[in-house]
Amino acid sequence: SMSEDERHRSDLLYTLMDTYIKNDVLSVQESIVNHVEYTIARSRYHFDDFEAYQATAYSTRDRLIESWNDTQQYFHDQDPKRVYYLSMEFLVGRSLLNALYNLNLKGLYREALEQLGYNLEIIKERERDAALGNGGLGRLASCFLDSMATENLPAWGYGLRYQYGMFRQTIQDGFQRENPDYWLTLGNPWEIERPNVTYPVSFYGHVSAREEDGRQIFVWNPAEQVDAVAYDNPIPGYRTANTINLRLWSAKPSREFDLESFNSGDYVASILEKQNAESISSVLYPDDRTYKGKELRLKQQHFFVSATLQDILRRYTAQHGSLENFSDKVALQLNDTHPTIGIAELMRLLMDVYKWGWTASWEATTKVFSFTNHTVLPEALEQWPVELLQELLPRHMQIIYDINWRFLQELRAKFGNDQAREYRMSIIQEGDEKMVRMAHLALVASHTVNGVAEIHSELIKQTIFEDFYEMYPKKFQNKTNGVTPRRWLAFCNPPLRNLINETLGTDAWISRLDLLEGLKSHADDGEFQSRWVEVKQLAKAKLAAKIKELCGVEVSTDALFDVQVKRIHEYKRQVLNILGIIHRYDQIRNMSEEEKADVVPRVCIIGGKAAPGYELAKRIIKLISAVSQRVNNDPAVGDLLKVVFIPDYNVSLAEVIVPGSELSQHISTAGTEASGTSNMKFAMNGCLIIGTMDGANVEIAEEIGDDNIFIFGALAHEVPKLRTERADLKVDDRFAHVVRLISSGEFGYADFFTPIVDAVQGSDYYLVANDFPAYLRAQDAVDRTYKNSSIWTRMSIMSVAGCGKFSSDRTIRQYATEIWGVEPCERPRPPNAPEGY
Ligand code: F58
Repeated sequence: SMSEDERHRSDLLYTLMDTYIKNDVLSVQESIVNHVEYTIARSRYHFDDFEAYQATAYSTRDRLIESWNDTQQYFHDQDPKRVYYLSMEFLVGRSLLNALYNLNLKGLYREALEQLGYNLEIIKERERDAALGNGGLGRLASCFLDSMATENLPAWGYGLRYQYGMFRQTIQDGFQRENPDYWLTLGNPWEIERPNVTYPVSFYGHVSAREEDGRQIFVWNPAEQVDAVAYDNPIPGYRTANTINLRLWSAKPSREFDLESFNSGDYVASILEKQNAESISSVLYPDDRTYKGKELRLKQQHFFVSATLQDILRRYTAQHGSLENFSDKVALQLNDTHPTIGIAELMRLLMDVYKWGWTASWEATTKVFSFTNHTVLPEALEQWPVELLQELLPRHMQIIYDINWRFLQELRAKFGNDQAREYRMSIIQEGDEKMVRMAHLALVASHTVNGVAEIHSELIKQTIFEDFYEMYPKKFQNKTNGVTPRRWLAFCNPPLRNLINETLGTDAWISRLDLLEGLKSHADDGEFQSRWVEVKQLAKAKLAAKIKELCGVEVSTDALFDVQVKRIHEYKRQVLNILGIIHRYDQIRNMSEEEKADVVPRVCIIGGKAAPGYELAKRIIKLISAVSQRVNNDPAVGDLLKVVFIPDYNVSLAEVIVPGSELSQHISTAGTEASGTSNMKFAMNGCLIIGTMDGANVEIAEEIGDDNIFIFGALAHEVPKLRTERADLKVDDRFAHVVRLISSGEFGYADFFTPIVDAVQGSDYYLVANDFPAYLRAQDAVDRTYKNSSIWTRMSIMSVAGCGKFSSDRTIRQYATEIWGVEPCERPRPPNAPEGY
């Protein structure tokens, strides 16, 4: 209970806090101008757009910090079971508008700035994207944080604070160039450095054993140590008083380790040697789905999970006095296998530091971890050479061997002596170079494993994890992905948001997306349809302006905007798209004027990054550029076809591209795209989908109705057979013709494109030739439909109306109840709090 003194102090503080945030224009201006002067130290009489952005961001951050502090205090007091989302990637994008919208302060700040002579829509463009991820997996993690905050879950995200995010792509003469993304140059107002929250993380060295109370104790004597420093990034929920945390770790030289070496004489050399520590968190690996056994990457993984687990254990013991009941109060989600070394690290901490025995440690470990798989492509599965792990993390290697030994016992108990099965399932892959299979370790130690769409969750049970499914059938679940309807509809598409609000008479759908169903009854209403078309035209005009700015190409907003934006990969089949475009081009240029009058004009928009080491993907970018050069400059074509490659596709560009699209392509070979999430974003914005029966397309078709989507191509169960029959395939004449155009030099660079041509003419692993005729047929259907604006618009409305399932709020509620066992913990709004507090 409080003393008189304390009560007085807390009353005083409460009064201060109560009066701190004032939601009137003048107070907001005061706060912004104060930050101009005192935080960024510029003159309050002269500040430019960038400085206005910075000051506005700091002002917004003040509010986030209040909400963050009070939320964390509330979590502490309520002491619910918590969940921690462990991910090597968070593709955050920009934060300013997201925060203002979530706090319901956008209008106020817009007005405050306007009176000061600044335009919020302009200054928000000055924020650099936080691009701490490669693509879908990283963006999913960020959508999940948004939903966890909005659903009031007692959750935190943990990751790495890379100094260099995803590389910046430029296109020179049609070739991709990679430029460093040093995104922190001008500071990052959204993070709070916590210099006093640091943990030592160890590497290398050796393990010694000794006897203690009749028990074997292992001591790891590491040879290298770095410090992990916490940077907190507040994540506000939508219209809730809850703000959760994304804690990112940055590496810096250890303050304590190896101080003796400083006495060896060479003081300066000792200091310099320590500087290497910082490289651990310096760069995001841009490799997309091809696993490379890089030592620095393993160091990043261990660095991140070790700091994270120390932090979680410290928080728990600080509150509870011991680790008792730890596994009832904590859930840890592994975003793919990247944080899997954490399983060995938690075992090590429990056994070696907290002196728990094996059995108790294993019981706790297997109770807290669960794991999400994001791919069936075998080349993406992580395997670390035993030799490397042994050297870098000797104690962990020992523990992994122990886990494996017990696992193999269990295997024998269940299936008897089955050598072949043991070879397949062992955590250690035998061979010339022994490997640790991280997915197997994750599967053995997790209580649950999930895929990210129905079809994908079924496929992993039949393919890569077949044996494990047989052994642990109850571990397997599905959690179909979702996206946050705030960033990906309400905030990026205000005209559509307003139309929906008006039509439904509420904005409640923004956090209860199922309510969009209410649009169905308006789908045939002519008046409503024309307003729907108007909204789309506005977004198309914005996208057209962006295309002009970035590609220098003038496009007509009367044309059908056809988009494929995603990482460049053979399995995603940008090649199928470009071959279709070449076919279209070849048709148009051979048409009579009367025939041309019948053509639906198209703008084909493609964007995406190729992994720097993925040669073929880079050639595909060059091919797209070469085709666009040719098509856009052919007077026989004019506005009937334009092709643009948008450079440096990222989150902020997606926020312009998605609302402005009318048709989007999700055309992976069936069975290869685990889910896809941009398909959901496009559908949510009234963009029709042309796609294969792959990933979440299957469920989108089911939800919106298969007459509202253009589905084509081989089905997943047909693919293996089609691959073996490829040699006998009678190739479509039109396919042979367009491929010949490429190899005969129609677009120049014939030799450079040979590997692309060979790939689709040879084994054609991704069945481009096989699906080509069906693809063209589907594209014909698109053109025919587009000519009937009323039918097209109806389909567009039905897409949005049927999208409720694809909110990440739904996904997160399912994780919470079916995997984590955590419940909402909503902070009550402070009394008299202004709306949006
Ligand atoms: C993606 N994976 C899947 N991986 O391809 C996509 O179908 C799914 O919708 C999405 O995850 C979310 O579940 C993905 O983006 C990566 O970017 C990895 C990053 C680290 C290296 C290996 C690829």
